[in-house]
Amino acid sequence: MELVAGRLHAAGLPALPAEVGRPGYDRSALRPGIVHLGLGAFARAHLAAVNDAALRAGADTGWGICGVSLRQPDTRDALAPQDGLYALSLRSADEHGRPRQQLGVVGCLLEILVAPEDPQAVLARIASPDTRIVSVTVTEKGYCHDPASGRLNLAHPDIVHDLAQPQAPRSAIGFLVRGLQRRRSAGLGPVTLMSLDNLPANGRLLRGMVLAFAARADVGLADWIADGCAFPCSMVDRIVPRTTDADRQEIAEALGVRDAWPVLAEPYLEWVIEDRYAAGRPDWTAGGARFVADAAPFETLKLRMVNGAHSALAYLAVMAGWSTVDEALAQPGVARYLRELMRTEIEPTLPALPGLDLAQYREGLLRRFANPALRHQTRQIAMDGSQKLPQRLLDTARARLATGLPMPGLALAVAGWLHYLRGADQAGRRYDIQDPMAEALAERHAQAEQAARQAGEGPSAMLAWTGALTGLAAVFGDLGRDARFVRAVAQAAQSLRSLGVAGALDALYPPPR
Ligand code: CS2
Repeated sequence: MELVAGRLHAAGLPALPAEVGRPGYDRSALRPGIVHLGLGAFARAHLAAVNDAALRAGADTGWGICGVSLRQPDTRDALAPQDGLYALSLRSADEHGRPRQQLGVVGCLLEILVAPEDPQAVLARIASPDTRIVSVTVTEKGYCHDPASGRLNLAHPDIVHDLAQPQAPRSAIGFLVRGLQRRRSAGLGPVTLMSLDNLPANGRLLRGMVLAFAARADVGLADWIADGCAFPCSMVDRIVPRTTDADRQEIAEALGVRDAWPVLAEPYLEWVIEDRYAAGRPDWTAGGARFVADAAPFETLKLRMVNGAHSALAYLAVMAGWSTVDEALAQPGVARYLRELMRTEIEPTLPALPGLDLAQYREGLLRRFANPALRHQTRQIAMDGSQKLPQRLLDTARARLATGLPMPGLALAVAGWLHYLRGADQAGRRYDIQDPMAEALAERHAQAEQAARQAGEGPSAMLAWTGALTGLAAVFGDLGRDARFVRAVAQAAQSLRSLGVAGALDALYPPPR
């Protein structure tokens, strides 16, 4: 039942309850200096929120945002009637575990374009004299690269399409290159292309994809981009669960008006970004960003610890039927596993970061995961494993193997993914595998089952099964040929099969007696 009448909109801002944060700057004076591709919840809870803080602190009016949805019109349809305004709900729990939220309305989203409806408008925006930064959150698969080698996948249907159709690209890479091509022919200057995705050296990766595409489209353009555009790397960290109808209802009650498209997140936020910009930037330090010369050590820390632990947990949790991260963390075996995985296997592979207390970082992370107000779905994290595992778990496994160190916890995480690919949890409930490589994975899985049957019973069957799956080079690269890796994963897979998730966790790290 609809309890709240009215809709969030610009003229209604002064009437919001006093405790709700609001833009406080003159929205009508803003111009869009930033074009953001991939206007999902993450960008709205991170980049836009930080940018809003910078504007509140007095950043110049040229730094509004034009958001671009590359697929669906839903965000535009929800936000256009709200003048682009939406609420950000930062959720935590008080000392009694009761959820609480801090609400603020973000005002810097000025315009939303839906790329498939009007690709020309997106290209024109990138090629506008106002535009100085084009930022990107399109998730791992949006880079159209081969996750193991990091190269542009020239056989990717969107890349094939975009090379053939300069006027109406589909992929982020196509839009970037064709937009820059227009800037160049219009005599406009280069801009900064800023990746905010969870990938190592995300700026360098983006640069590699853009240049590889440009070299095929227009060689002079590739040089122009390489010489003039900047591609800073960054580490971004904030947990952003998917918004549900119940969240929308709660937020409407707190706002006194309905917001069709709010976002929720944890209060924690980290954004470490290299200070290399081609045409200026706002002072995002006002919203908590940190500018550095080299983001690499921060990225490695975050990808291996936060995302590594997240992915390690997600597959095991889905299989065990624990639907949210906090529910999984409440299992003593899970907390013990993640703590030991980080302490004994991941942390020794991390580059030095002066001043960082790793034990504190680890405990803080476990507290973030245990936040009961987020209700972060383990299935959300489990998506797109083929694109996530290489940088989250496999690079760490490689680092351990290079120095001859054991990795039973990482092996269990990888085995968790392989088991998850069966598409049914321990209770036999079926789920879809959401992954751009779903078909190839299903095929491999069937081959692995057959290899296991042929190998007979017990350890040799699991070894054959694991060998077939880790032979998938697009994900595992050379690791599938490392007998130590395959053996460790096979052992973990055997343990999962015979003991179940909770049993395998306890077998690896027995509960204290
Ligand atoms: C998560 C991340 O969905 C996932 O794969 O691991 O989105 C994670 O919540 C963020 O990277 C935290 O910064």
